[in-house]
Amino acid sequence: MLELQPIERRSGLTREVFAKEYLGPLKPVVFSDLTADWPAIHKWTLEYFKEYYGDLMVPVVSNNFSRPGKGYLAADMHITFREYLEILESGPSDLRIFAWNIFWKAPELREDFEIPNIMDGFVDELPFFFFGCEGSRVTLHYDVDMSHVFLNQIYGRKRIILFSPEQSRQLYHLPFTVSSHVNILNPDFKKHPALQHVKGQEVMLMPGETLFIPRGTWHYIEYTDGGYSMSLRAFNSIFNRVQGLASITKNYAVDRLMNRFMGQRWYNLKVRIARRRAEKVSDQ
Ligand SMILES: O=C(O)CCC(=O)C(=O)O
Repeated sequence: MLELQPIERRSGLTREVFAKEYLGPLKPVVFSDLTADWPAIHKWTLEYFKEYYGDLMVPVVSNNFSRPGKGYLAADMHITFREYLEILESGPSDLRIFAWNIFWKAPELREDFEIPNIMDGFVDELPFFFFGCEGSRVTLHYDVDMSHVFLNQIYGRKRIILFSPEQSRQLYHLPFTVSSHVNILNPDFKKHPALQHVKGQEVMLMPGETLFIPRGTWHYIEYTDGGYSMSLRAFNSIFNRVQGLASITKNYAVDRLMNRFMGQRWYNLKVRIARRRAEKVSDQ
């Protein structure tokens, strides 16, 4: 097993304390009270979504997130929101909705939550929904736009495991992607010896809680229950935005192009490079 420490839970944090203790040092934290005044927490039930938004089409992904050549965020199929929610309610499945912006279609839902005042730089246009059925998993990755993410859990529980960006090599980061395909819950130390040096943090995120995921932080997620969250994203400087653009160009555009030209050979090359880099760090 990997070494995992619990993520701190805090309430009543001021902007100053958050900036000093978490945003500055890029340290994750769980807020217990950031969504306390949001009508969404009580209003946005699965029944409510089915009744008012059930006919919207949603992009659904499955566990082949890691299939070589598959674009980051790419959907496997489109079904109605009602159909998806019925699958979610019927029990375990690997089907998820990943980074869906319902607010373009249903702007009135914006009235049901507030952009937190805990830091500046929130991007108002980018609240995303993440739904998952019980047992579904999100492969280890970090967010390509390098934003600071506030993941607000609204329904159900999720187990989330985080690793700092400095450990990318030991995590067998696949170059030109924001992903790693190692199994962190049941690590194979023979195949991936560098994982022995990795230290992570974990939390079971409960409804009403918000996890702050600093930019570049690796995250792996398992849906303990069928449920969903809404993320809000923030950039705290021009440098942070430029970092995001550079990352999208490198990890999305270049990778897409190479996948098209080289297919499986490109993936195999990335795996070899990831191994070599991890071994180098382990040898030091
Ligand atoms: O909660 C999820 O399903 C995924 C969240 C995530 O990966 C993200 O916010 O980048």
